[in-house]
Amino acid sequence: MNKLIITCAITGAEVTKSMNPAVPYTVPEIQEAAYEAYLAGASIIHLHARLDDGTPTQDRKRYQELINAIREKAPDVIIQVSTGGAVGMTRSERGAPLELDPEMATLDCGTLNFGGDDIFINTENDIIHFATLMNQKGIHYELECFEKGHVDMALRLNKKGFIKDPLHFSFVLGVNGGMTGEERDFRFLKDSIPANATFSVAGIGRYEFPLARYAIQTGGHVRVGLEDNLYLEKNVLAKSNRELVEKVAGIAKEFGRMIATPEEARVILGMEKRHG
Ligand code: KMH
Ligand code: ZN
Repeated sequence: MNKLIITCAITGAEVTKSMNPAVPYTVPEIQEAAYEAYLAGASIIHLHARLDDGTPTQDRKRYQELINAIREKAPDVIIQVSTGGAVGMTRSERGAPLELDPEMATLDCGTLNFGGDDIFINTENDIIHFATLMNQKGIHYELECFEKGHVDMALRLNKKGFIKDPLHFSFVLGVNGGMTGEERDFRFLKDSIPANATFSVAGIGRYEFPLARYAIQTGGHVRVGLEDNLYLEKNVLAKSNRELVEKVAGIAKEFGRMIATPEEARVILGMEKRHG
């Protein structure tokens, strides 16, 4: 089987230190979290920016500081910036990190409820807008799909030429408002994408490790991290992102799946250009 790409979503925009003190906010904290995740086997760092008090931000300067800090310790790791940001951010705010010409970024493929009164808005025109910016700069996208309609949207925009091949999907399952992360959900999504597309799963909360197992067994890739899940196991908070990556690396070993280096991940995903 192909090697396993592990992505670590180290901080996100919603989780806080009051939920788990290990959630990194500051530049040194995010730098250390990314470095440790990389040493444990992550080849992609899914990056959100936070202010020192934890407020999520898409500020271009803050992203640049974070990217520089991560590169200092892990020069070859793939940094995937978020264009999702946090619920309520404007389109132009969300697109700011793309100005830094990152190597990879997320492309969220549809709108969904996001718990309580929150709605994470990704209209068709939003998706086309971000895809076009990324196409112009040769930024590789990860197609974040929180339910089946998002997969259909991505495939439709691919057919229309807005979303280019090679397609790499990320099934983010278990958000309060999106699709759950049961095995049947995973299989339905996996069977809905073209045979030559790649996919990764990001299980939210308790779905993180069961979904990682399904993906590892079926040739898919895996995202873990405190953005998605705060617990190492039931009632045990993870002490770090590293612990979550180590756990998924252990599952990969159990199934005889080797772990991809960043360079190998670039080849598997068909990434053409390497950005600073
Ligand atoms: N914070 C969520 C509202 C992404 O990174 O592209 C959106 C999110 C997706 O995390
Ligand atoms: Zn994210």
